[in-house]
Amino acid sequence: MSSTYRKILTVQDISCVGQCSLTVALPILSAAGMETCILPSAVLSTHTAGFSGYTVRDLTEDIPAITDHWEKEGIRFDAVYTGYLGSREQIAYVKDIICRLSSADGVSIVDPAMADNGRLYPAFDANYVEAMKSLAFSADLILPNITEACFLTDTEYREDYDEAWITALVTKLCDAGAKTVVLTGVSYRPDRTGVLVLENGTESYYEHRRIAKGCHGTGDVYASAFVGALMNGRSVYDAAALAADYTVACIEVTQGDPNHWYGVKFELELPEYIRLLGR
Ligand code: PXL
Repeated sequence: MSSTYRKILTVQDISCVGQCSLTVALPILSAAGMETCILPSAVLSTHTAGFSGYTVRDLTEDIPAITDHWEKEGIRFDAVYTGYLGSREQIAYVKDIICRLSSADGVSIVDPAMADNGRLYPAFDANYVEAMKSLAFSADLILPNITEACFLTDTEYREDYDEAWITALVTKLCDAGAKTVVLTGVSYRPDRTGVLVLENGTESYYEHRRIAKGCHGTGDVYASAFVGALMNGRSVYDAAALAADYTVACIEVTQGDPNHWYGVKFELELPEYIRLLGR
């Protein structure tokens, strides 16, 4: 067995249509060579960003029995990676899962998927943000976008900012308890964007082309590709850069198709992701 064959648990919703959350994380982590276990937080007919009249079945009440069963079976995870969660109670359950089911050197990675473009997603409110703070600040690594970083630190969101403002934002995250931060969507020039990594008090920035602003689902594609690269032994910075390159390729292959507004055609670029990983 290869030493990089790792068992990952990812906790997020199933949006049956919409190319986000679990329908993105499972194939990407599988392509990264990970055994990918899933815990669906909710089942929705579609994601909530742009579709109307979607159905939601919250699975919160199933989680304790699933957790107990896994614990009894001796199942442990090398990483627990969380994304969009269905309710505040689920956040408490996820913290419990991380405590009880992580392997000795298990890593917890939290994408506090709750907001974008200055606003919370429709399902969430200030109480949810408070609960998410407790999960994010107890995780080993968080992957917020700028909007989420603002909500996590009670900072007023800005469209225009400079390097000093971004440094102040990640400093606030660390002061609140964040360990390693990968801040996405950091753009200082119109046609460029990038990710800022803060690890052990040191900032590094990876800049890349910006093709289109605010494509749906790219946060989940990015986080999943990041986790897959990290668990393949890449450094945080290298994983952040590799995931950015893959996400750009996914946006590029999708742009120009007006019918495909709800997600990116990440499947078409999975061979490129595997190539970038050197697998
Ligand atoms: O992480 C994006 C996402 C995931 N799941 C659901 C969503 C969204 C974004 O809106 O609505 C259900």
